Amino acid sequence: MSELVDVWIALGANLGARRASLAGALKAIDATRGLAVRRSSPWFETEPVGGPEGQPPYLNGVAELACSLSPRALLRRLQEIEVACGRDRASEERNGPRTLDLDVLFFGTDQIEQPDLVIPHPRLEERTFVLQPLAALIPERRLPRCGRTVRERLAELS
Ligand code: PH2
Ligand code: MG
Ligand code: MG
Repeated sequence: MSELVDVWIALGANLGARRASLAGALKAIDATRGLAVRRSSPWFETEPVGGPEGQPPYLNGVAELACSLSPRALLRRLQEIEVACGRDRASEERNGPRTLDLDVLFFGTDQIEQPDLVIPHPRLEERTFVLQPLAALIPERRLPRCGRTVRERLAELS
């Protein structure tokens, strides 16, 4: 048995049946060997940040996982679940609309800097659509870059 790491992910969708996609993603994650969903936030409807004009609003949330996979195996599995939900990265513009986006926020206390995998997530402390659901579950967690708690950082940005 490998050690269980406390992992936080962000979930988002702004195309198709958003609520069903997000719920389906949690189910698929929980059904994966080496992953279990410990808890998830409510879904928050948010205005799209960046990307093309006129895209539909997102539903966003976060979830805490117990994970015995490596960071890379976790990333691969999350990408598989995105594809199964109709995500097509090849034909997608940057920050364009998507049926499902699954991003790793924290992998225990690990710091990883690889071209396609940076953890903690490099933009999470600037994104109210991530901080708002995080604040629903872990308002007092301290953020590694700015040193504020999730609650303090959200108040600062709002
Ligand atoms: N994700 C993005 C870019 N912009 N905006 C909102 N509101 N929610 C998102 O999840 C989101 C975004 C890139 O992944
Ligand atoms: Mg992503
Ligand atoms: Mg994202």
